[in-house]
Amino acid sequence: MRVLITGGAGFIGANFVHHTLTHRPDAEVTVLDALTYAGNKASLASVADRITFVHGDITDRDLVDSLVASTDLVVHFAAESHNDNSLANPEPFVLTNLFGTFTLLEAVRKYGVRYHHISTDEVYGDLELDDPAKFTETTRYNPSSPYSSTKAGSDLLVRAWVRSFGIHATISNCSNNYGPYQHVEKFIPRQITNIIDGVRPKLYGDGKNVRDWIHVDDHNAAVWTIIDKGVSGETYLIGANGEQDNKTVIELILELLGKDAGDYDHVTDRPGHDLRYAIDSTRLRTELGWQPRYTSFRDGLADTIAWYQQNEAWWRPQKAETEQKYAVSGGTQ
Ligand code: NAD
Ligand code: TDX
Repeated sequence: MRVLITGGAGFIGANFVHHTLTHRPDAEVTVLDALTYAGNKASLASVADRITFVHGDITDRDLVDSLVASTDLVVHFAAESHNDNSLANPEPFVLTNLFGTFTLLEAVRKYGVRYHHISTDEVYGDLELDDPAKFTETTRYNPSSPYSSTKAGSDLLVRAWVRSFGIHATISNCSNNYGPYQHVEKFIPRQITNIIDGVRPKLYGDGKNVRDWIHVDDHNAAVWTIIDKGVSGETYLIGANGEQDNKTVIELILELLGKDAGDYDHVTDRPGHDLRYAIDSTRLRTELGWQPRYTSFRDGLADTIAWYQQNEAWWRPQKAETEQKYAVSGGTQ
């Protein structure tokens, strides 16, 4: 099977490339990635001779047309993915997440190619801390940030292309991922690499905000389950019952690195900061038979910390520039 993976030099996409080459040895993998600040070819260095890498933009209609014409499946990860960046400058989010998805949809429509759309639980907005509810496939869309609103819009484009044009597509909305190759702008890698650098971790606001953590490899196994067994036109939520508040996560990272659990700074909160995300993945588990393999967040986090300790050459080039961005946007004071 020929598989076109957009955003394959990013965090989840690169892990998906590795996962695919390990578990689907017959797959012929092509990666399309614009190598924005978030893309890193080093994440694919160990498999460079087993894939075709195309440096290009998903908004480039001619390029997308020619690549989709010669594939059997498109798995669409490419996106502008960071909420804080979307508050500082929303424009690339609109272009990539909306126009880029539109460009792919037009090509899969033209060539009748199977399409899987990667999305986020943030399209549903947030939940109260004391609410027993979780997001399900029928929760109303209510995004908060420029990032999540452009992801919500991209999901709606997919649904419309299914209904209006009959494309063969599935959608998955996943909770917060952690694991290797995640950019140091994101919460967990930022704190790990800060501590390695002797800098105190930065907690937004009071740290009571809850995220529902899933190991990236569990997310990617779920994506393949949906590609294999999912019903065309349907949406599946992916989550591993990993709810943790941010304060607890920072304290756990500090503990696992042998530091004092109180050794962090409270910094200015993110505007519009979503309070809590929580996924009910019953549908994926009961209808398609998926189960997460990483059932201990503590063990998965310890593995991730070890990866960042052993792969400083991978993240070091991004670190100073990332902290400079935070200094300008105020996420450090
Ligand atoms: P990332 O920012 O690490 O990677 C994004 C990749 O897309 C980068 O390699 C970048 O170069 C590429 N890209 C950006 N704009 C492009 C363009 N115009 N053309 C081609 N390539 C472009 O993101 P990630 O965390 O790996 O997220 C991947 C997908 O998963 C996104 O769609 C995101 O919304 C979704 N998602 C992420 C999470 C999470 O916790 N990280 C959770 C749920 C869903
Ligand atoms: O330094 C920090 N301190 C802090 O307290 C950073 C960078 C973040 N935070 C908080 C904000 C969030 O409550 O940690 C939480 C996680 O933050 P991010 O890593 O920025 O993730 P989030 O905003 O939850 O979005 C992530 O999950 C859903 C991904 O970035 C999205 O792409 C995905 O859709």
